Amino acid sequence: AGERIVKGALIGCGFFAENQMRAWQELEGVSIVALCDRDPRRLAHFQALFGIEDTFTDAETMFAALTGSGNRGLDFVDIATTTQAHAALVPLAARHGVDIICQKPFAGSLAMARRLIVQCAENGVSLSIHENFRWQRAVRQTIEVLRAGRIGRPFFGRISYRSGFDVYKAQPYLARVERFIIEDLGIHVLDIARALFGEVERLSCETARVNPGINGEDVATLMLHHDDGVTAVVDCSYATRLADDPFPQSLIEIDGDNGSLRLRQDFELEIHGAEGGCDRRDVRPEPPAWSEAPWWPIQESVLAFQADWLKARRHGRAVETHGEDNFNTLALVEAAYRAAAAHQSVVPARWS
Ligand code: NAD
Ligand code: 89V
Repeated sequence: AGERIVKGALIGCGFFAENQMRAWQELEGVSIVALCDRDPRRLAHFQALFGIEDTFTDAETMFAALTGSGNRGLDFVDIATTTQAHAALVPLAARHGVDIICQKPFAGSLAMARRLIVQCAENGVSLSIHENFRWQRAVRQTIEVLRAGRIGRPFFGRISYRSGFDVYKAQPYLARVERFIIEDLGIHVLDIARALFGEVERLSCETARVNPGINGEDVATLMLHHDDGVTAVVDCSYATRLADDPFPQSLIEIDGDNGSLRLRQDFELEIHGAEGGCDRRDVRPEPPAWSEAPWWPIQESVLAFQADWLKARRHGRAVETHGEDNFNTLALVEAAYRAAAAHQSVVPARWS
């Protein structure tokens, strides 16, 4: 009680930002005071949808108006544009001294990622990456049960994301990009692998394009060897036809030296003990009122990520997926493409 309202601006009023805006409006103690999109139609749509007066078609003009002397005050910016725009927007926000949340993939290369992290540090602002899959309730519970030691030391993992959902409808750019499933979706699944098993020593990867109407790969199968000895398989597909399509669920199998975990389709988490018993938990999302099938696990995770960001800010701690941490997830994406091109296992880069 009595805490100052944290004021933010949203840049990028596109498809996914609608979820981010709904989540901000649901959270207490935070207010989005301005919107920016270079497309005036998108801007007008969001202005009407969310009732925000202050709108800008240019980010530089927005920062000039909202920061500096005599300003109306701005604490943070939520950058929800696609990756290409981050290279200019992150340094711009950093120079204006506001904390930054940036959508994944936060940079188009590791060199750029490094540059953005350093620029944020030099300007004394935090850089948090909006990576939400590890915040899906079912995934989070799996992470927590593993971290609590319920199955002992893990030695094998599989994180599987296989669907035929038409992702191109809401995100047409996904059909055009040359790097598709690893960079857009695999990035989330690789981040789950890091949340579960830590850093990766080496990895191999094979890819395929099944859908002839797109430019990138829509299937990827990776094998990761983690520092702690776990071998994990990460398999992703948007070319899998299933009558009961699990979109957008990640299914998880983990074997440990004292039991096993199985996150089954439709949100059942099985905890198998070494003595043969099985504890079954219902880990379905408790989605916000504004969420819509089949997106509800993701929409709930947007709220969970943003709530944690707000809490972290109040307590002066970084979120789990801060820039340096997410550099290592991005490095797995880069390593996967290298491994797929060479048909060899490779050593991913790591933040240092
Ligand atoms: P989109 O194309 O629908 O929206 C992007 C918006 O940004 C557009 O309205 C565009 O006009 C605006 N924009 C681009 N450059 C700008 C600039 N320099 N200044 C102001 N506005 C600018 O894209 P989307 O599908 O909403 O995806 C956005 C990002 O969200 C991507 O990086 C994508 O990977 C990510 N995404 C994340 C999740 C998730 O968190 N699970 C899901 C979907 C998309
Ligand atoms: O979550 C995402 O990043 C989305 C989707 C689930 C479609 O892959 O792009």
